[in-house]
Amino acid sequence: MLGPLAAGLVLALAAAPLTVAGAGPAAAAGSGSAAEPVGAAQGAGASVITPTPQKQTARSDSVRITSTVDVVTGASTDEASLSLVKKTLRAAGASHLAVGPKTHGHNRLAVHVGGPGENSSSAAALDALGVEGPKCLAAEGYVLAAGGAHGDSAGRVVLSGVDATGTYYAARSLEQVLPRRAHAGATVRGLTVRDWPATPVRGTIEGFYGTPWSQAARLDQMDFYGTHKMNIYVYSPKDDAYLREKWRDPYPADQLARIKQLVERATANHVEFTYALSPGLSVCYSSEEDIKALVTKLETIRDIGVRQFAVPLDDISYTDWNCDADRTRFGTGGGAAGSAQSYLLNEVNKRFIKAHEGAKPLQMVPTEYYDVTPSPYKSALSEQLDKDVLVEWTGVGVVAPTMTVAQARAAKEVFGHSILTWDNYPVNDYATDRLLLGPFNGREKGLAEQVAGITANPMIQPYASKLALSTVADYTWNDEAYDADRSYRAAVREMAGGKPDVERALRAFTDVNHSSSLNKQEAPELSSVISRYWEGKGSSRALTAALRELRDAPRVLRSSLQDKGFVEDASPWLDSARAWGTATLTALDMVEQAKAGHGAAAWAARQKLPGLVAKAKAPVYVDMKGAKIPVTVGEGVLDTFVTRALTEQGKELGLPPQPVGQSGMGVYSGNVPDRMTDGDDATYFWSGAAAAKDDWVGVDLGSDRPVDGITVEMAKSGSEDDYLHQGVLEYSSDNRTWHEVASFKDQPDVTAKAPAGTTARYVRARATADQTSWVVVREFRVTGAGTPTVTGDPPAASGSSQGAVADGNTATTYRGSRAPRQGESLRIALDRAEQVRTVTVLAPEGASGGTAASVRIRVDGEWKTLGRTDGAYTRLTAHHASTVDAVRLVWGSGASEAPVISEVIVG
Ligand code: LTM
Repeated sequence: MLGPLAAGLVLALAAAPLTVAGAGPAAAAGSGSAAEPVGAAQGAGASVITPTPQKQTARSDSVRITSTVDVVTGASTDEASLSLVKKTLRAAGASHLAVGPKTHGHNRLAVHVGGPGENSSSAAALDALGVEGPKCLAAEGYVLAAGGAHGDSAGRVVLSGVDATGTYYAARSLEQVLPRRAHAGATVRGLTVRDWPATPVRGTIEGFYGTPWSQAARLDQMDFYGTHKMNIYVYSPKDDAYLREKWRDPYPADQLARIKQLVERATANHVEFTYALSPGLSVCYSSEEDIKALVTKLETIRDIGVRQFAVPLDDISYTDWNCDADRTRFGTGGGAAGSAQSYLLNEVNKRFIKAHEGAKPLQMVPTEYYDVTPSPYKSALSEQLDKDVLVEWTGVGVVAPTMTVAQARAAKEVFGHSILTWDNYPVNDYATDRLLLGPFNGREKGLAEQVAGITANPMIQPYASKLALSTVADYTWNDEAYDADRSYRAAVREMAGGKPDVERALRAFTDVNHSSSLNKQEAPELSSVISRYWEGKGSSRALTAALRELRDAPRVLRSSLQDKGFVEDASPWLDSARAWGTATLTALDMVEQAKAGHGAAAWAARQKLPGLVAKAKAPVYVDMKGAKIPVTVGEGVLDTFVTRALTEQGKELGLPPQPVGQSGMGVYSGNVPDRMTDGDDATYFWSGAAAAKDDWVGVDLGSDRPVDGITVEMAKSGSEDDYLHQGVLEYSSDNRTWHEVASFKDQPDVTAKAPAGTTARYVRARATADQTSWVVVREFRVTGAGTPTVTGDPPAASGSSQGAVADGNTATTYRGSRAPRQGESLRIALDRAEQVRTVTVLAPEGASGGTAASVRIRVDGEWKTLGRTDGAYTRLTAHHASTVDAVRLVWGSGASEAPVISEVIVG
């Protein structure tokens, strides 16, 4: 039996040839016997080669992995390809490899490595298989053919690239096709692959703000790019001082040595290490000295083997010059900036790029990189920048939710140059609380053809970036065949290394870290299970299983995921996911207990929730400056599930609906409207932009209720100006017709009293003028008229209030300031007499010693005893529905502890 790592292989039995489905790039060797085919092929019709080849056909013949294989090489067979082919053959069971220009007999498998430019034997070998060579394919294209020619007993494999990189990619495909076997003898069905990339340049740009990747992570990335047929890595971390602030300074020897090591690893993987120097923060464009400094620095990098260069000029001011000479020479404004940048870059192009034979085209990032709007700046670049310079562009928007063919055409037109996309996905430097683990999405098919290349800006977390980058690789290689979900599933499967439990854990964890500008929905899989549960379509068993999967995923990943870098990158998010798993399971249990009539168990679960949610929100990501950023997981799904569960169980208890925060404005970095109603002054809603006239924030009270006081607490320390500067407070019953309560101007804290008798479901604060500042709302409180009045003894201890027992909020608690004296009681006067069937008394778990009381109701002016409290949860029934206007808790005589009550619910 093959080991689990080889799942996905289907091996042929003896002479009967079957298709061999590969184990994916990361599969490790198993030790199997040919007699036992294992694992399922990867879906009918699905290619096992990733990225999906342009053309792939199965043949009716086969090849056999013999114990000795002739590896036929030419005078210039690519070294990296050869060594990969040898590794693959050994992993497939070949024990002896005869490497040289000739074959040695027909009973051995022959593997020809190298295209026409590398190996003269491959053309004839392809001919014998009746397969056309790679001549007409695009650069980096290849033909991979495996089959039996006349007279072969074991067959032949030919890897023939248009160029050396093409041959290397053929080797990468072969690696996925051949089985992992301890012994020779596997029979592999013949196939022909004709393959080429959809866009010439494919890869990443380490171009984010924040902790630059480590050397080990970068080396690992180079291998990953080679495996996924990506051919560029742009070295441009914003926080490497030698690239920006200290761009003129030479590197210390040890840092230069590290870059050299990266260049070598990139080359071994057929990746073009591209060095990006960003002088824009301080350069004087017209200065001969600065041009020389730029060229001198680039020369030092060329000396260690780098052959491709970029000069990014993003995120700088082009309205302020760094020297007076620039103003004198170029003038002012965007057009002048475009002229100055063109001058500098053309000088670099002439003195450095073109001064060296075989140099790759210079790349640049314009200061206006995020749109296609014509401007004097873009016109200047279009007209004055050398035509062979590639211009990088992020799409329409810095983080473009979608990118279309029409937009790419417009970019080419407006910049007047070939475009290389700098796609800001999955970068998370603008949302460091998040891991963006969803697939590359929203890029129209056909885009790849319009651009010179596609580079993706990854996350601060290199290993966690690999899932999204794997899908970027798939899109850039073959955008026509790209399917985001399928590609993503393959990426997860590859990372799981063939272990089903790890794959399930990864799916559960990535699901709650899925959303971004490119993937709007958070937790798509879990959300649908949750929706089915609330709709009554799915059993609690399905949801319990999904939430357990989430809770257990971090443990499984920590113990069994081979990529330890992923685990380290994701550590605080794993902690949070685990805690959310526990919190949501507790919330589900609470609802189910309540439904089953187990009120005490439901109340016990309810009390655990605030602590569990706080634990889920506690893990922090520590950035390079030491700032601790609480991480966000499953936002809008996990927290919302807990809130809904509390509402549902609250209904069982007889609590009024809890207010829900809402806003018509966007949200900045996870600071959702719910945070205005969580009773926590430290959390807040934060709009994602300046408020415009008619923007609003408010609450939905759940039903039409008496409204008395309205309080809106805005702004926060560090954002003192972030509040609605001019507006009105309004209420409505139907969310359409609004009535004004008060207007306000230039007050971060607003309070008002509604007219007597006001009832409303919706209350809001609406801007009555545009403003330049964003909006923070810490709390939005609405108090209702008709709240019961609580009087009696003992008085409340400091920090609590007697009113807490009847405020409709189980999280607030009345704590007596002392033990009760003989005959003392707490009296709750209802706003009006009502029909009462039950009285429920809730006390904090474990505080029962201080809660013993006799519960009495007043019916027609007469006090009647309903019963006694019993522990944390007591529900007493009034036998004949009685019209009650007051409830009393008469404390037990001789009580030695101060009373503690969370809520008395009259229902
Ligand atoms: O996108 C570009 C060209 N520049 C910066 C990046 O360095 C940064 O990583 C992204 C995302 O925040 N935004 C930028 O504007």
